[in-house]
Amino acid sequence: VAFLSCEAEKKKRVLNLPKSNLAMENMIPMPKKVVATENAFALDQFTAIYTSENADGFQEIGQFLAKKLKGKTGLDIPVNVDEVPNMEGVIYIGQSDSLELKAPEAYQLYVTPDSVILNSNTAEGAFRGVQTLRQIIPETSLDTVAEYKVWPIPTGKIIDNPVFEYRGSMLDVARHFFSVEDVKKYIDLLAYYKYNVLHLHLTDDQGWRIEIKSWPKLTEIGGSTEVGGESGGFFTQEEYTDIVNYAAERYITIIPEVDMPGHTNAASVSYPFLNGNGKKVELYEGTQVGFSTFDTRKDSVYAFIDDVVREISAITPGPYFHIGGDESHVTKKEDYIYFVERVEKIVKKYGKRMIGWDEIVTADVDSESIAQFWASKENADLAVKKGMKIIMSPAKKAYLDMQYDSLSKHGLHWAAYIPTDSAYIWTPEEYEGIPVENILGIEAPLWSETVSNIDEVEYLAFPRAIGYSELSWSTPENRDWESYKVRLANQAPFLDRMDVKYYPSPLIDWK
Ligand code: TNX
Repeated sequence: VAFLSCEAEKKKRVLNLPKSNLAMENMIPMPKKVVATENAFALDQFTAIYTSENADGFQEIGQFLAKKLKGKTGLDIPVNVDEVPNMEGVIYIGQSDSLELKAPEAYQLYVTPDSVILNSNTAEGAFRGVQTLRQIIPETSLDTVAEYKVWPIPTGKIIDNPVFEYRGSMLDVARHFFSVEDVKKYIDLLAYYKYNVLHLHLTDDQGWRIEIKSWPKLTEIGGSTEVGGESGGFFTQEEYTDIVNYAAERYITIIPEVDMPGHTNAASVSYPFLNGNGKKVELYEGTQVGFSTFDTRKDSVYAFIDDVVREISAITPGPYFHIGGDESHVTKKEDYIYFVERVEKIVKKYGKRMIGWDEIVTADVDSESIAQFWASKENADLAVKKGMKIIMSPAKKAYLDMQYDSLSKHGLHWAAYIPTDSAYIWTPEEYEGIPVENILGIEAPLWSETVSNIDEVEYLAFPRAIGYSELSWSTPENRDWESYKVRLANQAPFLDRMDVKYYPSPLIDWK
């Protein structure tokens, strides 16, 4: 202890850190309020992390931060070591019941030359605040202010909480399958930008990707291939649980989607009694949509769906179950309505809140169910009329599988070309007249017809997904393309360090 405090004294005398400006840091999403004070906190080999010890999750968040600091700086920063700190040279992550912190996911970050104090009511808020802290630590150290390396953290105060409670992305693991490792890497990147939802599109015509123990052929047969005829794959329930837990450690909720009654060719090949389009079913490796449907008038189909929803719900701690419901072009309208209403009951029976693509609002769905708006303004209006919440995923603005421009690799362009600026420059709060009260949040879906490995996923998702994080977290007043574009350029060192194969948009002056 004596040695440590002596070292701390020495450090204080010696260091002469350059002036800083917290407000000019490259934070994305932009926090609600930033007040800069021009000094710096020296992150170095003498820094220690302390956390509230009796508040759930805080110690683990301290460990998470230490691991990320090790990755960025190489420093081995202890967490909750025995010596009682004198609050100098420490990062403290504390649970606080302060009224100022009562908004969900709210946090406050105070950086002074002596300490970094991160306060939040909840572990979730603390976790979001840790991402801000990660972002304001410089990529490179100062090597001349001391005999050891120092990373100066700009001082000041940040007061923050998100605009939208739902900030998501979707990964289509059905058209092409992606491994647990790939999904975890995507989760890590989403977490850094304060996303809190990952929607997994687990089934489609080309593949069934989640093990259902009571219906093993779904994965044996339905999971055996993918677009282009490659080998496909699926998550065992254990692997899915691994993903769910990994996401939960990053305060990200996994939303499973089983797309039905259309987009069900893979299920029907596995169990032909499910099929309702009157044709012989075969494995499908193409990219057409809208040709498949379940037989919506057979009780046995609902018994099957009951098993599927039950098994998946049992390993999904999050509150949502996504039933798809899009593009059921060969399901009769009355059959579609009957189907959605019946499946909604099953979803509720297993304690989940139903989400569906915007077409589901044509059925008599509960106001608690959620519509994911992707194309139909008419459906969005209907959802509003029913008092439903809406997830904003307008294809023209938020689809990560749209090409950036006619020359960029991968992707489709049926909705639009979406360059990096266009993806950012729109106001979800004022889109197609949808009242902001109905908007649960934003989700950027990545359909995978044209991408078959994680590098290609990253090319489409980054940098656009970074922009959606700001659209869903930051206030409209804090969003500005000119400012964003500079902050985005400065994400390059992070993206490179994470080995992200992002699209080097020519609109950005990459650092
Ligand atoms: C439409 S958007 C689909 C998907 C395709 C996507 C390709 C929606 C609910 N359905 O089946 O993959 O377009 O962009």
